[in-house]
Amino acid sequence: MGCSSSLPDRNSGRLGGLNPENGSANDSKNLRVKLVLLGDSGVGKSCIVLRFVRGQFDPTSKVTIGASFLSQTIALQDSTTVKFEIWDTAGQERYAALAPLYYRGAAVAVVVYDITSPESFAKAQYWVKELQKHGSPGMIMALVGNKADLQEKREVSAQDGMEYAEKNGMFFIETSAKTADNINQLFEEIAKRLPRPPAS
Ligand SMILES: Nc1nc2c(ncn2[C@@H]2O[C@H](COP(=O)(O)OP(=O)(O)OP(=O)(O)O)[C@@H](O)[C@H]2O)c(=O)[nH]1
Ligand SMILES: [Mg+2]
Repeated sequence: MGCSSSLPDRNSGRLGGLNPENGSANDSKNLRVKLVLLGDSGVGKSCIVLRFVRGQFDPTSKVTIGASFLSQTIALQDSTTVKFEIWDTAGQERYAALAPLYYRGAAVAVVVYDITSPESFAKAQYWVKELQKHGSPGMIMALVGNKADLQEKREVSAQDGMEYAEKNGMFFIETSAKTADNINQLFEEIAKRLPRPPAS
């Protein structure tokens, strides 16, 4: 059973009833934001989402087919709530052409690689370039090095991830969906960076 397949039906499914073109609509205290996850197959995108939304980890994961949709609301210290509408895309090459459906109109993109896989870091850089060319102007972008629990197998240094992120105006964090390390922090840091609409 994969990370996404253990989710109840009401929270997942290809395109669901939601239009992926929808952006975000907000009042000053309740923000709603469309977020897309991109990255190579197997880097742990679905596991990051499952950890964030359900607090669970599934070590026997199935690849995502097409994309799945989930949402999660968090409360910030200033009593603002942020509802993340999350599109978890499929990393397999055969689905690459679908990606624009999900990142178009997204306010936030989370580009994930696996710290044990230089190939996945190269793929993350491909997605960053794609987003720079075709993503929403002013999009908030995060670069995530996942599987940080696998230190002994590390092949991409935190320094390399950080430098690439800095050069490209991205926020950088290393996470582990397995141990839950930095998963909530990832979404909290994104929430803090969202532009606030003027209070009415
Ligand atoms: N050790 C470790 N394994 C992880 C972590 N996150 C995910 N995995 C494992 O990595 C594999 C792939 O995880 P998924 O979340 O399905 O990967 P994905 O990026 O969604 O892959 P696609 O759906 O094909 O794009 C699974 O076997 C997970 O159990 C992590 O933080 N640490
Ligand atoms: Mg997946």
